[in-house]
Amino acid sequence: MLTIYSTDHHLHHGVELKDGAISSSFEKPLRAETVLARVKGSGLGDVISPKPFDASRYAAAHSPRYVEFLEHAWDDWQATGRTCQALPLVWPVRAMPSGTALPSFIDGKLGFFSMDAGAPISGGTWAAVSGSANSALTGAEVLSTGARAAFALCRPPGHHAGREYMGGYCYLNNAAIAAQHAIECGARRAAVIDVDFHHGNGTQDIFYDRSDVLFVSIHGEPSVSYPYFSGYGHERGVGTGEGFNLNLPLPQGTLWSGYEEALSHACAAIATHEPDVLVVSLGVDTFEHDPISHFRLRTQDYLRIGEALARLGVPTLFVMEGGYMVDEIGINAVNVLLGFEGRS
Ligand code: FKS
Ligand code: ZN
Repeated sequence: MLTIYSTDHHLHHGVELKDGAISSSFEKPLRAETVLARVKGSGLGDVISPKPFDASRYAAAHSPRYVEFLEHAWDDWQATGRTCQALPLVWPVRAMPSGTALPSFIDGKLGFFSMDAGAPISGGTWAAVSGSANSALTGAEVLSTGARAAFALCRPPGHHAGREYMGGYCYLNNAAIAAQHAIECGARRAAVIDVDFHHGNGTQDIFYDRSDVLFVSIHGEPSVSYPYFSGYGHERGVGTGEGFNLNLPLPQGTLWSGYEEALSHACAAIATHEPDVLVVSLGVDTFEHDPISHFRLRTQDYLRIGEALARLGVPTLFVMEGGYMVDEIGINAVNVLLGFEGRS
């Protein structure tokens, strides 16, 4: 299968507030480089650069004013004389009276358009983020030409980014942008399956009222796992979207046996939906040695995930999300793709 990869991801390397101190982010350039090296080493197929797309493409999954904010946030921040990365530090929480009013000052906008302080913005962020979204969009177009599968090696990741907010290392929701593009290119129905350890709250948000895009996520229980405020089993969609959102939270410490059961449940729901295209939010932070997550999958289990997805028989776009055990991120991510191709 083709891999789509933009070198522009190097322009973004965020800081992270961890345990009360500023450190270098777990979400770093070496992650994507390691996956790329494994793609090349495994003979998966050619690697191409993404096509350019207009920012209005991103606004099919996000709000136009959010995309506009992201594109100009660094300039607005710099214009106030600051030189460090931009981080939000105030949020409109439930009890505040004017939480839906968009502030004009950048510090207010940063809080308005974010869910946490986990998506810092620097001078290279927009280029990296648009290169990542363009990789997913190019992947969707590769499928529309008849390919069985493609791999968008996206960085930064996207599944925590909602219609109108960033957070958790994510800015534009690459998987949602690709699924929406597939719908606009003629797919009647799409499904997104999110196998990252963390709940894909952003993807859920974007498609929550839609019956044409099924969202299914297997993730750590939100009562104890990030993002905490989204991902419960009772979140099933609203309006015509009711019944088209399936959350399968699992306890910390889940092994392959428990994971496999949730995965078959997820696949059965996808088969019932009969999608024309499947988008996989491919996070491998479910790995037993991941430094920030709490499932216990092993390297060979990723082959089985790929095989299970292949059995659905639907054109499939894999979109890279998380995974922080950098030594093994390449092997684990590419194992899903090799399993999908029956090479195991
Ligand atoms: C818990 C700290 C949580 C934020 C975790 C973000 C996870 C991001 C991700 C993505 F795919 F988006 F990259 N910190 N101790 O892996 O879901
Ligand atoms: Zn994750």
